[in-house]
Amino acid sequence: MKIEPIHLSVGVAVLAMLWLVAPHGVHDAILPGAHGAHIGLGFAALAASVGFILASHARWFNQPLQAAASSIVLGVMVFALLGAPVQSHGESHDTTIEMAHIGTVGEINFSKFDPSAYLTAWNFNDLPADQRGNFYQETTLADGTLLREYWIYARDDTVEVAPGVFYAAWTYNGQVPGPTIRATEGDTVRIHFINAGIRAHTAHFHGFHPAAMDGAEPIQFVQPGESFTYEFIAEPAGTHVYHCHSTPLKKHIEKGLYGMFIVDPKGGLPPADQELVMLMNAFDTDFDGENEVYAVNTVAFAYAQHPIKVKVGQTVRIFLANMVENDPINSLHIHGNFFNVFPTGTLDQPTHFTDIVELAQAERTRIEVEFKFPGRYMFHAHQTEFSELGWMGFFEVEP
Ligand SMILES: [Cu+2]
Repeated sequence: MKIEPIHLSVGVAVLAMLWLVAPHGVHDAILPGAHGAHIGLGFAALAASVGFILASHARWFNQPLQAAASSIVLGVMVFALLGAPVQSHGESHDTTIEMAHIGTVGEINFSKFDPSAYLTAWNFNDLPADQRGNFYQETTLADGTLLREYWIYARDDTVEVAPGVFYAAWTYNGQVPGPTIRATEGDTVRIHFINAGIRAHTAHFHGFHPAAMDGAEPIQFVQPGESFTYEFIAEPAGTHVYHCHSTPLKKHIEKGLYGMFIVDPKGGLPPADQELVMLMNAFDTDFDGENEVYAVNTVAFAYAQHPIKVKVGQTVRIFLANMVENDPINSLHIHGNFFNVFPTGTLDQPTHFTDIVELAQAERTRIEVEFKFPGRYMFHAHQTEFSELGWMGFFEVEP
């Protein structure tokens, strides 16, 4: 009888100590990582011992105190056994992985638009032969130049700008950017333009052309269901664009009605090992007048997930254009290398040898780069906000 109060007070003291100290002790101890599991098991063993002592001296306690003691011991054991290992895994490792990830998760539906294929697609050369003729035909004229005919349809469509993010676009032929038109200086370009949308649209080409072919004045707007044939001689040689010029102009461009128009000089450009089309664009996905998704060739981080393969020492020519609305300036920066810049693609000689080129709205340039070393080289807008919202990719340089 005399021992009972002593045992009782020891038991309560140990319990109180566990109750007050154990949660903190376990929580702090588990953060460093693997140690957490060991500390947790230690507390579980201690709690089990205390529980065993209390249970074997149960007769010392009145019923409510016994019940409270049992639930506290059980709680400490469960916390120590489950909490420690889960937290040591969950917090210290997953956070690191999440912070290291760049880009989007998942894939877009490539069957509708493949950014990798777009890089080298012009004059519908990405279509099977039996379908290509529906959109592109070329005829040699008496003077040896080509008549190049295109069938371009303006129509509303959805485009996937990031995995699972669909943008309600106004498109040329269902794609953003529209199909790349490529001719040689002196060729005749004939665009059979059909408006299959529900708003008035046009195809306004940069380059020389008669005023009647400009597609910019309200009388030149092609109404829904109607069509118009644009025809002009391809000139000057350079890297150009075409886009809708209906009003409000900002909206008609922002929604996706633009594409690349490349004019090669007579006799062609100097040989290059690879030629790539890159059109910088962006999407205001919540219609607040600011862009949420940035890209080169529409799909955020497309070339981060699928790097562009090039080879050391080979000449890579890039036809670059900026069709971003809502932001006045965009840029291309390539890591670990420098490149030649041919503004608007109209000059024979480069004006700059640099690692970054900035373009205002609708501005474009031709650049030529030779990669010095093998490896993975990032390229992105140096408006870093744009790069973190999708305008970033990689060149995979092979030996
Ligand atoms: Cu339009």
